[in-house]
Amino acid sequence: MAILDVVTYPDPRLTRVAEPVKLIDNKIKKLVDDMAETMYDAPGVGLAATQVSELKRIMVIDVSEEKNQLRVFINPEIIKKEGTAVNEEGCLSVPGFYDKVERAETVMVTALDRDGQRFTINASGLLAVCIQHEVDHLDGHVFVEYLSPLKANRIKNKLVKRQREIEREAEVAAPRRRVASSARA
Ligand code: GNR
Ligand code: NI
Repeated sequence: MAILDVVTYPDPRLTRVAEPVKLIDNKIKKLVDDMAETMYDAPGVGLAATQVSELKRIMVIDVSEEKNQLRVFINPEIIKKEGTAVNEEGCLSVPGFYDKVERAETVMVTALDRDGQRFTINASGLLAVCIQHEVDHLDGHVFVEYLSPLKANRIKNKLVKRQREIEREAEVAAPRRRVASSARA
């Protein structure tokens, strides 16, 4: 098991459309397990493969209090949406920002589990929010896109600035590695 790096908005990797999984082999199972570990470690209630730079239609969700009800969705499809509800959302790829997003209140979703078994569920509440949020990631969308352009730009600018600061701190902490690699180039 391994904790994977989560890509931060506005990284272009978050805009790509993920490909369906053709065969659930050991490599896919390891990715699922690593995604679950990464989600619990963050901690978050969901994670899409897109966020860990894997363009595969895989998402993991656990909205339980005890964090003991992992749900794995491979090639998920939302087959029915009903009603509308506004909920406060956050995203591991948009750290520190939360805002209200309107989505369907309930969804019916069909997917394959980690063993390749098809299941279909009706979801409401946080699970329904999370399913729609993660399917959006698989289609290259981040919740920020639903906010006003003003808010979206403010978030983008702050995250770009913070990312630059993180990169600069890394350079200060380990300058030799950088000098060595640029000297080699
Ligand atoms: O951890 C998460 N919490 C959350 C809260 C409200 C609505 C959606 C989410 S998903 C988010 C984890 C994440 O970024 N998944 O893609
Ligand atoms: Ni997210």
